Parts: sequence; C-alpha cells; structure tokens
Amino acid sequence: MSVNLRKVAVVGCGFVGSASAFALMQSGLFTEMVLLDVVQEKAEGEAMDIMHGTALMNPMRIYAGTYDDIADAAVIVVTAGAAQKPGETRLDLIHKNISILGSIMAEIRKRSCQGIMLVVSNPVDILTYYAAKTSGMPENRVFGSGTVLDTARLRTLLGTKLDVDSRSIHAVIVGEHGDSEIVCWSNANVSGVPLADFFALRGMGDQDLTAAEKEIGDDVKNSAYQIIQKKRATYYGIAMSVRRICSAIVKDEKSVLPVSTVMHGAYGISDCALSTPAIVGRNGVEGLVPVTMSEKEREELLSSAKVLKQNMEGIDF
Ligand code: 6V0
Repeated sequence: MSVNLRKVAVVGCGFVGSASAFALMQSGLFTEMVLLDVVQEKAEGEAMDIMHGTALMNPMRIYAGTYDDIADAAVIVVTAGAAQKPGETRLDLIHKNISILGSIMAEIRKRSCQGIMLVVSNPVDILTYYAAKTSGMPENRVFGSGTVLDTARLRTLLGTKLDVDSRSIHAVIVGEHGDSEIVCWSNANVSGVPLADFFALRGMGDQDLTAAEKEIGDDVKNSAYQIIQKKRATYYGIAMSVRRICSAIVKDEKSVLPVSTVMHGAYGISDCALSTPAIVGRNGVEGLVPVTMSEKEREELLSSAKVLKQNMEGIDF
C-alpha cells in the first residue's frame, strides 16, 4: 500500500495522544488524521473536539478509525499504554506496556504499513526496540521520541538561565529517556560560542557554570516527576516534540534530532535502542551523527545502555 504523505495516525488517545493530535491539527502538516483507542468512545470524542477547531485553523479530516484506516498513514504515532503514577519510574511500566504494544504490533504486522512509526509510550527506548523487532517494518522507519523532549527541556532551562533564545542553544541529551540519561555538557554551546564563554558574557564564572550544570541536569531529569506530582501527567511538551519530529519527516527536513533508534555498534552499543543525534527525514532515521563526547559522558552512555539491557532481560523480542 502506498503512503499518503498528508495522513497521520495516533494510536492511544489519552493525555499524550490527544495533546499530540491537537498539536498536529494546528501544525498544518497533515490533511487527514485517524485516532484510535481501545476505548472507541475516547477516540470518537477527541476526534469531534479537535475537528471543531479546524474551521478556525486548517482544513482537515479527523475521525476515529480502525487499523485498516492507519495502514497508509505517513506517520503512526503510538502513545497507547499506562502512564507513570506519582513516584513510579518509566521503567516500572515495562510489562504493562509491552503487553499493550504487543497487541498493537500484531495489528500493524497484518498490514503492509509503508510509513513511519513513532513510538512515544514509555519506557520509550525499550518499547522502540520491541516495536522495531515485532512490527515487521524496517528499522529505519521505527523509532522513538527518545530524548527530544528532554533536550527541549534542557534548552529551555539553559535559555532562561542565560537570557538567550533557547533555539540558539545547541545542547543534547543522549541515552535512556529516563533516569540514566546524559547531558552532553562537553559540546554544549550558544550558536557556536562555548558555554563557559557565554556564561562570562552574562557576568557569570566557572563556578556558576558548574553549579548550573548540576542544577539544570537534575531539573531536566526530575521534571516529569515534578509535573506528574502536580498535575498527574505530562503532555504539552511531548506533544510539541511529536509535532517537531513529524515536521522533520513530512517535510524531509533531515533535521538532527536525538530520537531513540536500534543501535548497531555506534559508541560501542548494540542490541538496544536509545537516543543519540540522528538525521530524520522522509525515510525515517537516515543515519546517526557521531557527537563528540568527553570520556566521562561516553562511559555514562555505556552505563545507560546497560541499564536498558538489564531491564530488557526476560522480554521476548
Ligand atoms: P493515558 O492518559 O492513560 O492514555 C493512554 C491511552 O492508551 C488511554 O486512552 C488508553 O485507553 C489507551 N490504550 C490502552 N491500551 C490500548 C491499546 N491496546 N490500543 C489503543 N489504545 C490503548 O496516558 P498518557 O497519555 O498520559 O501517557 C501515554 C504514554 O505516554 C505513557 O506510557 C506515558 O508514560 C508516555 N509518555 C511518554 C513521554 C515521552 O517523552 N516519550 C512523555 C509523556 C508520557
């Protein structure tokens, strides 16, 4: 079946699915959107609600559909599954969400989907690996939102600290989307200006930089826990991350984004999926971009892969 480049599907219409659908409706990237949820009424209600906004925005058809409807979608966004409760880690969700993803992959496998599958449900790296192995789709067309959200959080906090547009900040988080993730401080810069120099420009010294690295790194890591504690779920930030990734795909932007992909030896890592900067375009992940890291960051990346692999033990891929 050929791909309809103007069609997107969202599987799972909870907080994240509905916020992503809302962001995608406003993006103008698509003219057709299929929503699917195990609770059919949920998909129907969200489709109606979001569809009413199209008269004020972009013409678009939005409806609750079936797996047959999603087979020709350019992007299938998977957000189905249990979310973290206060105090739970992403890795605590593995078994519940592997079983949910298993039922979704069984449906995807039956159809010859030629588009791209973007996994968002947590733990996103393990579920991405599972989806890549079980969907029947080629690996370059199955990837996870990974640390795109964490990197956005990092750039936002650094932008605030430095009083500069966060879009001018080049800094990336690699590894697990979760507690073992790594901020690549060693190559962070503001439009090519090293962080230490930009701190100096703002009247701050090396000690301020060291303190900020610790404080901001912790804040990024803990932001999901804090938001869930305060409002039960996180969804706007990830919805905008989904929109950003879909834009890279549909417009064939070849953007460098830290999405989660199956690793085959880069950085000494294989047999798991995690985030490192990758080129994203119409064909999905078109290659990894080798990011310069300090020795310590490299070691932490290897440890992050180890954490993921330990948590994958016993799962039938
Ligand atoms: P939610 O609000 O409970 O929504 C989950 C939805 O999935 C519900 O509407 C369910 O009915 C639906 N669902 C369950 N099983 C199926 C199935 N077999 N087929 C179709 N739909 C199904 O959770 P929320 O939307 O808050 O979170 C969804 C997932 O996204 C969770 O795993 C979160 O941990 C994860 N997130 C991932 C983020 C990331 O950066 N990757 C960020 C935020 C949340």
